[in-house]
Amino acid sequence: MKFLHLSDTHLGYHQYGLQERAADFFDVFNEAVDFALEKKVDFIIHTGDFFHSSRPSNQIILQGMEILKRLKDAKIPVFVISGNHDRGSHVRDVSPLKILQPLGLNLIDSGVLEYEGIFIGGLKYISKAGLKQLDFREVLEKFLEKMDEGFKILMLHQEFQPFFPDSKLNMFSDLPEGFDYVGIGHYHVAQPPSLINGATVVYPGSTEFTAYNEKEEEKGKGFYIIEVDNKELRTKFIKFQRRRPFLFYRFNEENSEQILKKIKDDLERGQYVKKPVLILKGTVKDLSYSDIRHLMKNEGITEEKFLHMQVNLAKDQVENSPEHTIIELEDNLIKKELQKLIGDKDLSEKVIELIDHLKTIENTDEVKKLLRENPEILDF
Ligand SMILES: [Mn+2]
Repeated sequence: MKFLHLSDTHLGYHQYGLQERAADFFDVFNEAVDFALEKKVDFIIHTGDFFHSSRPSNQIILQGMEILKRLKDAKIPVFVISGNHDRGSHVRDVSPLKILQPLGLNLIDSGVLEYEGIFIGGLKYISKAGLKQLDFREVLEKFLEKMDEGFKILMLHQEFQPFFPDSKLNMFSDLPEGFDYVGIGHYHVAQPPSLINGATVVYPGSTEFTAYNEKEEEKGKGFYIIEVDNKELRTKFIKFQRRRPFLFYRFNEENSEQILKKIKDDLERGQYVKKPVLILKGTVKDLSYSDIRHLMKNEGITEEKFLHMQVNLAKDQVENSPEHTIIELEDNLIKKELQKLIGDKDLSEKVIELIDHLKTIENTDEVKKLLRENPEILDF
């Protein structure tokens, strides 16, 4: 028996307000489907955030249907749970994944299902407030009671210690013994499998960047294929070939010329199927944003070579920051402050996402355009 585990596909996310980025999320999902068809896997598990929003646009729902139709035609069932992005609870609505059920998508938001002698338990994302109202471990123990002899899978979409030090849940104490495979979504950094209480526990990470993250780049973007032979389990991480390249560089005033030469080299050497996204993070004293742009132009590093270019400059002396300089604040600091202010973690994450969108925009017309094209941004 073999199956695919993917997670956090975030269909419908228009990063930087770009249609091309939305297409990228669709494209890598299809690459995983190509692989599933080629390897003739028995089924697929998806551990949440299938959609980026609990109210995906009709266009995005159609894309989801297109993907599932390919799998349905090949008789490969998909088992899924709702993540924090697509669970639909803040709008007192059902999960958008319910719409896709007639296309062979099996939504298991709380319970156990049997498929050809394999038991699959699923629990949708439970918020911090929700975790206070239930005994997480007990819920999972009840799932185990409903499972007979056979391979036992559990799907979750949660934050766990040690990956999230502030989380109430701990991988070592909150996963009862009895499962064979525990697939978890939510953490976008792919993690190698760990053996906990007899189960192989895996975070496959997101399929694309929802925000650039060096750790994610280091671990790679992809999904897992799991082969099971008499409970003997083998996992393999499959990296995407068609993913959008992200070029990320840190620079300071002293090494800026060297770094620009490196970007030029990388651009010339890299055989990119898709135009890369360039992210430059720098600490400068006297150089301004337009100085940097000018230096880049001199090296032939121009906008048309990239899908999107983002230059974030932090000033060594904040008090003299000229116009056009983006003062890069530590993400964590903003998150902590916002969470304190707002109180609700989901809502503060939404606000941070909105800020991320707005950071890439230069004038109010573009803000209007972004909101017109991506109304789900305001879907709190
Ligand atoms: Mn996610």
